[in-house]
Amino acid sequence: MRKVNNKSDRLFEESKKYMPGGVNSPVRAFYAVHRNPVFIDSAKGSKIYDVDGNEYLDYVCSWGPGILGHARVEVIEAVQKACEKGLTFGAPTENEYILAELVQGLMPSMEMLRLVNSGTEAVMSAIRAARGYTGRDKIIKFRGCYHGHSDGLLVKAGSGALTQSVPDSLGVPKDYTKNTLVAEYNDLQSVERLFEECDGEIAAIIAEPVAANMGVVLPKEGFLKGLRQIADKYGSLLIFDEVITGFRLAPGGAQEYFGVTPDITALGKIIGGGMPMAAYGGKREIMEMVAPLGGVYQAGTLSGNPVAAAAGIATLRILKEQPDIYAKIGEQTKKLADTAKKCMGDKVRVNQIESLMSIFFCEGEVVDYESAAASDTEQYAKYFNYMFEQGIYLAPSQFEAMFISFAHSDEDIERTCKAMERF
Ligand code: HOZ
Repeated sequence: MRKVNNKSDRLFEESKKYMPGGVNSPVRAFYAVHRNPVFIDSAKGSKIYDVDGNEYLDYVCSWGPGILGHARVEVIEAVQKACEKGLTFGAPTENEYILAELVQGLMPSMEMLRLVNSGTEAVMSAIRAARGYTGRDKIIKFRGCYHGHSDGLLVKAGSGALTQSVPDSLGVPKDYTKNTLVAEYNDLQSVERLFEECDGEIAAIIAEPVAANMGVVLPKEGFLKGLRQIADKYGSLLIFDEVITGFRLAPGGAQEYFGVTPDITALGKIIGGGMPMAAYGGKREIMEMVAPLGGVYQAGTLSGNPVAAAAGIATLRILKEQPDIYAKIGEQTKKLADTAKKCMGDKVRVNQIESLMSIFFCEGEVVDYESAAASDTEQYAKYFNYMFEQGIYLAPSQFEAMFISFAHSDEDIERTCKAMERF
């Protein structure tokens, strides 16, 4: 039986005095599931523990970075070792080079890359590089895809923007979004139409190769290849936002998984092994336009931070050396998906790919923003709350993904399946 969260509730009330909504990222406030969040004290493997001593089986995994599970020994030791040498120098370090080489080896399309601190920063910089390289201003994004909270990308965005029903943010001047064109996910014609209307003006198409911020929405057969062809036809670039899919679908991310090569890739989450780290990179000739080599400016005091790089290196090495990890977590996730389909039947649609999954409470296929938004979010809230009371911590929003880690044991999966059946 879950203990009443006295301390969590108290901390939440106190936090609200100092931070908007008491949190540092909106979805964490649990608004969409109509309850107070719990405050987390610690985590290990597949479990997280709140400040009131409750244990939860964690399917948020810090929204993606935790592919190996929490506090994996090799990662913690690498971080401790790096800390002892100093936390930040604002100067080049060996760790940055090692991480960059590792990433390049896993994702060969990233011939050169730049380390930054967050997915938002990676995507924002990737777009700047695309614009600098092509000399064009417009970009195409997809409705319901989320690419961080930079001004030009908060247009029909997913994730927290969709959860809080704020499709476009206040405080973003119209002038900043006038170059952001919106197409429909899985609809190549909507992309082609924009190119016909704005031929010669579009720098890049940016896509989550698997959309995972309106819940998980898979690309239809041929969609990603089609984007590649359209971009080539119009002399535009293709940017994959692999902040979620990078190192998750396969060691080489969605681009390896689907066999479609983007010109630029943005990475975050797993690349930092739980520490703030992200990257963008791509074709050499594009990346050579980034300062100090070229005129596309981008910089950062903590970029390539040696402690975060150490966590990233330790994580990516494990993923590289043990590729069977992917088969295992893919199988575990499929068991969850099959159980959800079996016990909730035609009341739900389950989208799953490798270790990413979403249960939508609707009848039709979920293939784009419109069909994702048709999900009964109140039913999702009921499902979340039921599972939560069973000690199972799911994303507190219909429009975030469920993440499975290598630390989830057969017993964990079994327990989750049983809870789903009871629900
Ligand atoms: N927007 C993030 C997930 N797509 C949520 C980040 C967080 O709240 O930690």
